Formats: sequence, structure tokens, C-alpha cells
Amino acid sequence: MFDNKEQFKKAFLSKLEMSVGKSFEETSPQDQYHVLGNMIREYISTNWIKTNQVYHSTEAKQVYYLSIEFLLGRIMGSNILNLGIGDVVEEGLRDLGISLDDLESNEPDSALGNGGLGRLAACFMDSLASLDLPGHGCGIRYKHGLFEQKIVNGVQVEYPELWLQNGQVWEVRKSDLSVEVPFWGKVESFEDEQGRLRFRHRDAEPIMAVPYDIPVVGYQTETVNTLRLWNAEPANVPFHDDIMRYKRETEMVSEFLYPDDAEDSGKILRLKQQYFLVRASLNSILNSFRKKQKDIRELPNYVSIHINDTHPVLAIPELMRILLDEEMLPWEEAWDITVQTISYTNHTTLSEALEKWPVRLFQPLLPRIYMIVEEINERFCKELWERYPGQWQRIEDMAIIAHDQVKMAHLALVGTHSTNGVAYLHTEILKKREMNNFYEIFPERFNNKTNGITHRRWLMKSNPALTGLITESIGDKWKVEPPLLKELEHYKDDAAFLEQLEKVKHENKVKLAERIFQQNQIKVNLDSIFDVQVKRLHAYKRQLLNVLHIMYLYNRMKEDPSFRPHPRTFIFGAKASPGYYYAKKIIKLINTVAEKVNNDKTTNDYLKVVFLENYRVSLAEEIFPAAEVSEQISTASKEASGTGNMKFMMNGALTIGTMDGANVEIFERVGKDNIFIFGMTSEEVMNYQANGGYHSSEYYMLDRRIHEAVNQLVNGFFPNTNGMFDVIYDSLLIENDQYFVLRDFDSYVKTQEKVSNAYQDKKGWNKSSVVNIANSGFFSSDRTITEYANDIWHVKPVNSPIIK
Ligand code: 26M
Repeated sequence: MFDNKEQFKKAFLSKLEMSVGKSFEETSPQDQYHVLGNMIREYISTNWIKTNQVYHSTEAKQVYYLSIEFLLGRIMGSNILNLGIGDVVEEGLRDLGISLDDLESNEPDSALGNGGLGRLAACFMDSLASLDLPGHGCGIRYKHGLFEQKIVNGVQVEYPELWLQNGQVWEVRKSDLSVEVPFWGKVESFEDEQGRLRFRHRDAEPIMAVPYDIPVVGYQTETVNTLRLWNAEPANVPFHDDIMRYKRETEMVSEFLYPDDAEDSGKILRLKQQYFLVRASLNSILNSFRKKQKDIRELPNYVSIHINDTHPVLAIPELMRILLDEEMLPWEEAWDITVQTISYTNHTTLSEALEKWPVRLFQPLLPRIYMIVEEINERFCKELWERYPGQWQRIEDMAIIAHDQVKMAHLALVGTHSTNGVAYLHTEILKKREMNNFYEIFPERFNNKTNGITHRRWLMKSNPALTGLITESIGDKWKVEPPLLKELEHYKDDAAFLEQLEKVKHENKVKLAERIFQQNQIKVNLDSIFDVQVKRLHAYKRQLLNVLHIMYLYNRMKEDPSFRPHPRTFIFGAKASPGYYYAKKIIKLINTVAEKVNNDKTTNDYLKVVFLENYRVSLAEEIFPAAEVSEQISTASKEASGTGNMKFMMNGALTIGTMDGANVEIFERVGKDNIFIFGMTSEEVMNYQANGGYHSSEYYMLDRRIHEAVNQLVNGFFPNTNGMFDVIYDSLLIENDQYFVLRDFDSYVKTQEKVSNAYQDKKGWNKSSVVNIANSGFFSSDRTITEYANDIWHVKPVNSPIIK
């Protein structure tokens, strides 16, 4: 079907006519997308079946990655790339007058995630398959992914996302593998024939979990792994007093992805989602295991279960329930198996983001699971008491249940054999500070796994021009061994290469400029520096620092006509949680500043501000290749890792950033001359109290650049914004600027001046760009996944010969 162009065209045309019943000329791009998608899925299915057969029969250990989020983006382009059928498809379609790029753009993003955590899970799936590792994803098939964002009068407006509306090409429903998940009801104890104390869950309300499988195609290999997403449907209940209510409440469970918010609403529903994912996934994992192995005590040698943050942490009491109630193992043995089987990744140190569930919600919803959590807690507290007699405070701080709350991170730390952070600095902070209590007891459990990104999507797929240039220079082995990108460093003084690199970046800038014009009707200067901050909107990520710097540049240009920096285009993309009031105000502020500076003829040759609405994976793929400056300006110690920083680097942008998260490791790899570091260190941030405290008002009073910009938030400088930015003003001055925006302002301005100066030497800039690309191989998620596989999961590749 995909062996040569003519064969492909013939198959495509005949399928098109057969499946939509129109002549080729009458078919829509949507029709064409669906037909091509179905052809590719059919093509994949042989290897998918084969891979599954191998996994069913092999003794090799399997890993299951449980995640409440998988932020896949579009699937078709990635499959075409990994299958190596790009040329045939592209040329075949071209003969028919169809552009593959246009056709791919008919696919809605699979946006079953908020940001970094969900996108990491998606990159991991790609790496697992590409490395021939037996890795399975387990998630929820939300009917609505992350909301669509529209900007109306500068304000974020949310619309429901509808990725399933036109039918999903990539998923396969497997009704026969459905699993019942019980909620509510009560637990009864009884004595069995052998006189053992047993438990049974009575009067529960069941929900049916129906799996939808998505194939995950590895790069140039026969391995096709599976991402299994569970859909919530009414179970076959014999009678229900209010069947409509039951149906509605059931379907709610896989209706919406929860936006990362601090709001209280929907707590029960979210806990239901978590148990739904865990119960269905563990049931299906254990079913596969039992088909191969009769002795349950062998579980840790056959199965590894990974929990992505604490959202699936109920896997711990759920596995205990299976081992105790179904397998009838004694507690100690069940506990050993559980701890040996499960591992956990922590993604944040922000205490407000650590999950806690009120007992009054938890206990009635999951009565048997709660009993088990209680016993885990009691046994753990007893051990603590033996180790730290009399230290009540310490024990209270470390307990899994305290103050009528279940602390999910504590459960994860106690119930798994491995806890990892997502960048070196983050792991150190966990060990030395946030989780130091637990580190003292379980030092061998803590380890670091610096995040990574799939270079296939984020370089080979999204930046074909750069991919071509790299391959012309160093060959194509780097595609399967990204550290070989290092060889590019030989070209950093090669004038011809640097010129080519500049040309590639320019072409990518042209494309992004077209997108900007199309979406925002803003004409940007192609010789301006494309300076980009794209990520979720959060106070700690400090989009505000970026904005205050823009306001300062504008003010200074207005005041001093001789001050004209190198032209810059500041590009933003960010979604704010619907309930996060402050974040929404920052979006409004960015758009307000954009309106002002873009329309000022005296300055707008030098300064443009662009807010691209609805930032998502597919838009990101257009942005990174065109970026020149990467803004990674979080308050040091607050960003666990970041992964956008790696995508920019891999596409040749230079970072301006704090010594936070993985920026630290980027700095170590490119060296101080090829990155722009500023601001407080994490140590300074964490010790600021000991170092005399911080008084933001002093910075406001003493620095007139700050004074002016901060006043402009509230003094009518922006027309018709009366009172609108008071919360931002207050966060800086009344709440003492928790994220040290004003404290880092001067350092940021000076470093931005260095950026401007460096850009004047275009050759030197390009040279730094090469050094960034050349050292980005370490940040391939293939390296990350290899480390997880070797150090935590102990899984090995299941070999399959390369297709071609
Ligand atoms: C919490 C409560 C209710 C609803 C949702 C949430 C929630 C969902 C997602 C909280 C946090 C969530 O994600 C956190 C996250 O994305 N963390 C990021 O993980 C990346 C991958 O490791 C890191 O690179 C980022 O630094 C980190 O912020």
C-alpha cells in the first residue's frame, strides 16, 4: 500500500471513493484525512497484532505507565514519520494536487492534558515504542480535552474542546475487555470456610470502563505499543431508581479533563476519575499477568507499574486490595509485592499543588480502599514511632492521614520502591528540603530522571529544514542516537554552515509570521528577534516579568528618542486555568500592552507584542522552529524541570533563564557563553528569610523603571482599564511579590541587553545556536526512558528486526 507512489495513489483513490461515496473531485479535505488515516491504521495493524502476540507470550517484564493526562497532539504526522512512509505519501498526494501538510491540519489535537506533565507522558510513549520497550500507557478517554481558548477583547474565553466530534481514526474500541468499577456502598466482613477474616464490598454503584486502544508506532521498528484509554459508561445494572441520573453521573466520569486548578469544585468527580483509571488499569494488567504466570508472588518480576505524579496513587491500595482480598495473601507479603511493583514520579514542589483528599469524601466513595489506606497509615506511623519515639510533630507531619485528610504524596513515598524528581535540581530539593523527612528513612528510593522530549516530533517532524541541514552535515545516525548531534559542533566556525542555519531559521520565521498575520492581523518585522514565552500561565512562571520588561522598553523609547534597541517581537502563548483569576488578568495585561505598543507609530518598528491564542501541541510545532530567544524565567526552585526549554534549544534558540529546573543542565551543557542566565539562585530564594527577608516595596521605591511600569498598571495609562489590574499591582506591593519579580527585574533587564548586543554579531549568535542544537541530544526522551527502564523498571527491549 505504501511501497511506492503509484500503488499508494491507486489505493488512496479507490478507498476514498468506496468509503465516502463521492467522486475524487467532490471529496473534502476532511474526507481525505479520514481515508488516509484509516489506510495508515490498517497498515499499522499487522505489526500491532504481532507486537501484542509477542507481549502475551514473552516472559519479558512489562511496564505500565499510568497517567491522568496524555497530551498527544496530532497523531497522523508522527505515525507517517515513524513508519518511514513520508516520501511516498507526500509525493503521491502531490500528484493528486493535495498537500500532506494541509491534510494533516484537518486532524484535531488530542489534548488530553494540561501541559508539561501530560506532554511528558506523550513523549515517553513515543520513546518506549521507538526503543522496542514493552511499555503500555493507561489513561482516560476524556470526551472533552483541555478547553479551547479564544481571546475576546484581550480576555480569555473558554470553549469546550470536541476532538471526538468527527470520529477518531486512531482508536479501537474493545468492548469485550470492559471492566466494572464499583463506587459507594459498604464493606462487610465475614469468615470464610478456612476461618479467615474476609471483606466484601456491598451495594456498590458500578460504572463500566470500556477500553479504547490507540496504537503507538515506534520509529523504524516493528514495535507498535498500546495506549489504552478508558471510557466511562453505564454498567448493566438490573434496576435503578433513577436511571437517567445514573447514566448522566456515570458518563461524567470521562467527560472532562480537569484543568490544573486550585478550585474545590468537582473534587469527588476527580477522585472518581482517579480510581476509575486505577481500578480498570490494574484489572487489565493483572488479567494479562495471570494468563502467563500462576504465582502472584512473581508479579514484580513480570510487571512494573509507574504512576505519573500522585493522580494514580490509588494503584497502591488497589493492588493491596487485589492481593489481600482476591489472592488472599497475608498483609506483609502483599505489601512487599506492592512496593516492589510500583514506582512514582514527583513533578512539583509547590505545596499547594500536592494532592490531599478530605476523609469525609474519600471514605464513603471508596470504602474498602479507605480501610486499606488506614491500615497502611497505622503501620507506617507505628514504624515511625519506633524510629522516632516521642517525636509527635514529626510523625504528624509524615502521616498519610492527618487532620482528616489523605496526603497522596505521602502514600506514594511509602508505597513505592522509587521516587524520582524530573531534573537534577528538583531531585536535590526533594531530598534536602521538601521530602527530607522521607529521604532520611528511604534514601535508596530517591533518584533523578531529568526529563526529555521526543526529538522525532520536536525536531524531525516539526522542523524538516533544520533536520535536512543537520543530516547533510553529519549524516543521519543522530536520528536513532541523538547524542551524535554533538558532531555539529565541528561546524560552529564553518561560515557556509552558519549561513545555511540562518537561512533555515529565516524561512521558519517567515512561516510563523504568516501564521501571526493570519491569526492576529499583526505584521511583524522578519529581521526582529523572535523572543518567545509559551507555557501554561502561572504566577511562578513569571510572564509578568517579561511584560514589565516590555513596558520598560516602551517607556524608555518614548522618553529617549535616541534609544532604539534591536527590533524585537515578543511572542506569547498561554492558557490560564478557568478559575485562576490572577492568571487571566496577566493574559489581559499582555493583550493590553500589545494593543498599546503595536499601534504606536513612534516605536512599533522596534517593538511588537503578539499573543497567539489557543496554545497547544500543533501550534507549538510551528513556534519552536522559528524562535530565537527562549524565555525560561521562573522563580528559581519553582519549575521542577520544564520541557519547553529543551524544545527551544533543540531548534537552535538561545535561552534567557534563571538557574531553575532543567535550565541548570542546559547551562552545564552549552556553557556560559551560549546561554543568558540571570536572577536569584534557588538557594537565595529558599533562604530569603534567613538572608534578611524581602521587601518588594523597596524595589518599587528605589528603581524608577519599576516605579513607572508598576504605576502604569493602575493609573489610567492603559485606556479603559479602570481597576482591571489591581490584583497584579497588589500581588507585587501588598502581597510582597511572592515570586520575586521586582527583585529579579534589574538583572533581567541587564541580561536582555546582553541578548540584544549578542544579536548584533549575527555570526556569533548563529555559532551559539549551533552549540545549543549540538548539545540537545541529551534531552531526547530516549535517554530519559532508557534511564527509567534500566534503573527503575528493569525492563529490556523486546527485539524486533528493523523493517527496512
Ligand atoms: C491538580 C489538582 C486538580 C486538577 C489538576 C491538578 C494538576 C494537574 C496537572 C496539577 C498539576 C498538573 O501538572 C503539573 C505539571 O504539569 N508539572 C510539570 O511537569 C513537567 C513534567 O515533569 C515539568 O517539566 C514542569 O516543570 C512541571 O511544572
